[in-house]
Amino acid sequence: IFAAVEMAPRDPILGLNEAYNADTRATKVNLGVGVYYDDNGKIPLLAAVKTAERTRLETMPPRGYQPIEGPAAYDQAVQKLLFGADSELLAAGRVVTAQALGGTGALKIGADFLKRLNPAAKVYISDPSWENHRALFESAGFEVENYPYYDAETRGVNFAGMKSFLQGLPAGSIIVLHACCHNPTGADLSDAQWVEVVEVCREKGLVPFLDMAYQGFADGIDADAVAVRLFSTSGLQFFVSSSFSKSFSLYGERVGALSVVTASKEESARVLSQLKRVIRTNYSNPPIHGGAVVAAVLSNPELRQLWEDELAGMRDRIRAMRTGLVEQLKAKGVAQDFSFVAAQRGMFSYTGLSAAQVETLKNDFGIYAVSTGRICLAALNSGNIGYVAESIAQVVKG
Ligand code: PLP
Ligand code: TYF
Repeated sequence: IFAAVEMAPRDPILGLNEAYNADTRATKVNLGVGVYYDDNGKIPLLAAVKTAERTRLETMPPRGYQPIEGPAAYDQAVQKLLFGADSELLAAGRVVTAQALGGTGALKIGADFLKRLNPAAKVYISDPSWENHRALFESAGFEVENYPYYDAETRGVNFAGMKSFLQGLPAGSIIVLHACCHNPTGADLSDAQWVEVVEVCREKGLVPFLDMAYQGFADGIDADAVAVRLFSTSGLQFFVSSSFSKSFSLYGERVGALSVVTASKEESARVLSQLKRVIRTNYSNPPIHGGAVVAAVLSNPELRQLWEDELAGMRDRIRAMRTGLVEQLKAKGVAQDFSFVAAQRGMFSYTGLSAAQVETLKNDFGIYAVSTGRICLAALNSGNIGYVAESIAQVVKG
């Protein structure tokens, strides 16, 4: 039965991990995958998480099935983070949230629901986008196309191009938007541009799907939610996928959520019933541990403050690595201006390094990056930044 099975393509980012792991050079650096490492090059276990886990272990709670949409304590905690504790939408019962298997799982629940709702719609993702966006919506049965986004010349967003493209789309088109910390470019919309995007979605009857995988990694929890908050006050209906993989450093626990903003409380009940149907037929109900830890941290004022401080620490360290890399490249005599790296937001930078330069970095220096020139700044640390800057300098100076 498997004789005709073809080899599926590898994920270009996760595939890099395998090559990195097989590399025996002591100086190797993995700037490929989007994971936050601390200054010792380790994935941190946050103190807030550790404390919540200890407490949980002491009580040894039973492991029954969870509600299909996850526990209310978790879903409500997610809603407050995304929409704000004093959100009118929440008070009106216009948001339904289901726990999901990471941000990826949230996108897939939303995609499967949308496919039932509007099978003929097309999905539009930014050019470029997280590669899994395309694969995931295609696997839900949609045709996926790009909307203009990154402008390599200005290293910012081609907003005029994006806006006019969106204005030309038929009503019902599904628009996937990176709510903050755009992956892979690090180039985000300004608040004023978000206002315009909301307006276009309203005028044209588009279906906004906000993907928020890095809340807290640009400017802060509320500041990074500006897109969600602007859509919230617009009166529109929309989707938000969110993830705690990065903000809680809980990658492998697979903790995320899908939230859907509806027109009324009554509509919410019907929408939730459909989300539950999608979940039931995929994995029945979500795992317990990660969501319980997140809910415990977010509902305890001391742990929450500790988490916010730790999140700020991650954010500040990435910023320091951005400015550090810019300074070191300059100090190593690189003529090309890399100051844009310090202005980009989140974990990633589109460095402008060519595929050939990325290949040289890997072969000659053991430095792994995505072939598009994307690097993860959160993999830099005080021990490797000098080596990385020196290697990039050699590569760009040819
Ligand atoms: N969306 C974007 C834009 C991402 O960069 C990621 C990264 O992992 C995800 C979603 C998926 O998050 P998770 O690891 O929680 O599935
Ligand atoms: O873009 C990244 O590196 C992260 C991690 O299929 C990731 O978002 C990459 C690929 C993938 C899942 C997660």
